[in-house]
Amino acid sequence: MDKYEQFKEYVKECAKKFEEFDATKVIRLVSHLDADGISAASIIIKALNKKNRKYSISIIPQLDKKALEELSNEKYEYYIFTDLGSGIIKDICATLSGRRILILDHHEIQEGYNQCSQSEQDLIVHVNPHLFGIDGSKEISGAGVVYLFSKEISDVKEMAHIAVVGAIGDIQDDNGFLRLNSEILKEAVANGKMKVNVGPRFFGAQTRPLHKVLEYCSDPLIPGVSGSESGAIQFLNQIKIDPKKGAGWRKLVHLNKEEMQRLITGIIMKRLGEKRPDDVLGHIYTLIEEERESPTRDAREFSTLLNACGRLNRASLGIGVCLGDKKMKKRAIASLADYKKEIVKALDWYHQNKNKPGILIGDNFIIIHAKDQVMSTMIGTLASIISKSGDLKDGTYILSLAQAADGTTKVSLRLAGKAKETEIDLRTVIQDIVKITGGEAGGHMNAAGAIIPTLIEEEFISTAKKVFESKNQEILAN
Ligand SMILES: [Mn+2]
Repeated sequence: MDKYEQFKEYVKECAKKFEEFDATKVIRLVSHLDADGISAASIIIKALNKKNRKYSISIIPQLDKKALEELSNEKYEYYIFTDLGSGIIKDICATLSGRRILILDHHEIQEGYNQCSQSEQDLIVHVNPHLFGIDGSKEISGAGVVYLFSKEISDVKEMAHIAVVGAIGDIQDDNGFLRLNSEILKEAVANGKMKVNVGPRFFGAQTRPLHKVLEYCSDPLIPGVSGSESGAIQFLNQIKIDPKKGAGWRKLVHLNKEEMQRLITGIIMKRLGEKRPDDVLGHIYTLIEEERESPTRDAREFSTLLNACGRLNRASLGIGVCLGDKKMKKRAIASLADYKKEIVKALDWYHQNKNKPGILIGDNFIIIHAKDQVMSTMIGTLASIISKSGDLKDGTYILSLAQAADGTTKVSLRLAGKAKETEIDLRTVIQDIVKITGGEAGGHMNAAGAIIPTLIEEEFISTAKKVFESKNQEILAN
């Protein structure tokens, strides 16, 4: 048996342990706020509904000690954590001692868990691919873990495509999936929910005008077109693709075969000066039961829709979308406009404050200290957009901070350019800072974050500066 088979056997055993949970009791369900977390929550909800189990759900940006403290004050005996929990399992063990807990997660596991007593550990059912040497950041998402588990307690095959959406939300598609994700994808395809084909890997094929898709596309970069609306329209005219149809704009999904071929060739020609000019194609995941040209038709756009719901604190709409609730879907799609407004607001604030005290610029870093001027749930999105904008030198650390209403500050860390191509693990970088200042770090190699008390913002920023500067020294020394 290889590690994947072992992992699946282990999931089966864990499902058996879950069946021992008292079915008359209400389960406290906690999941993560992003697209993967919302997908994960939807799948477990589907399974619990089928089993007639009662639950009370919260979707939260990060599980930290404070959130655990609050959960421990609630009078539940049973807890399920999805797409979070492993990174703080030692504290879960200590804070929720005496309760029965199921953790379905793919994040790295907090060290020191084995310091908890055996009887405490026995109360926790912990499902995580890292336990089997499977890399949860690349090989399977939180939604994928929940899907594998849920299949063992109920029939949730009809949710396989949602697990794929979760994986895409966590950027696990890299010209295709690795083993576990691709097995789940196969099930989604076999169920008639999804189809995969190869095409230009642009965002917005179903919903945006083609020239806008090209203008906004920074990866793959199209010289003369990316970032320029007139450049995009000119380019389409050059390759004899009419950007308009009647009074309206055409979308990528409207192109016929010949036009698509001309578009791809045209882009490759424009990219001849780039490292890999032909790196234009990717896997396109289409949810074939969804209406054409809807934001739920393309898996990437679907995951953005879920993310938008989460960031706007309307996660329940996202769950509704995953479960196929038509009314909720309408409301979720309507929310996309609000989400865009928040992004524009955040970007405006960034551009207006570039030369002001709110934004600190160093040799290899930029620190965006937004205080309460940007929604705390949007600060990571802002950092991600800036990291891909091409505005900053590749390898620049982008640290952004915004205050939540509860006396904490949400921190995000990204790297300008293609973080994947560097060896830098942002999660350890932010951990290094938090170790000195206090606060709690989490996230992945390419996108990390922390929650700190707002009171220590200044100290956090000066420490971060020192850490970034020391990284710069290391590079200069080599
Ligand atoms: Mn996840």
